Amino acid sequence: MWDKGLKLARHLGMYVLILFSGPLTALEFTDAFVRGLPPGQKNTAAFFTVANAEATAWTIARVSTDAADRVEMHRHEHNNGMMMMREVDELTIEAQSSLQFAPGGLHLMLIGLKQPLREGDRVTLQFTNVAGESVHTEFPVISVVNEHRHH
Ligand SMILES: [Cu+2]
Repeated sequence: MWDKGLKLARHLGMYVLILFSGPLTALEFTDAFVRGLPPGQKNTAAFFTVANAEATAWTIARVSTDAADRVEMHRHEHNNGMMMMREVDELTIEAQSSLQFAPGGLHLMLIGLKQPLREGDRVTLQFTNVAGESVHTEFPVISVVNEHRHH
């Protein structure tokens, strides 16, 4: 009973949020961009900081975009002095904390770009968690030559 009441309160709270602050997003993305590369490149990377303001953890199970065939979550690792990229299946953003995807660390790989991305383009990404809930967000494309200005 308690549980039901809590659930109801939570749902009502969500409706109130939707009414007063537009679409509800559990995650907040900052410093987000997709790396714009010269035409001919089929893959590129995306970087951002994602904050989870919720009281529960948010585990990213899948990322997708219309701009590419698929999106993978990668982590750079040093292995005997070599830089390796490894795919990560799931990534958990703990409650009330954030996770940074930055060059040399975690990043998204957009694989099989449908068309070249130019500075100023916007790429819509969909993040889905292990519970099947999705969040949509838009990242601007920043050409790799301008990237350093945004750090
Ligand atoms: Cu990668």
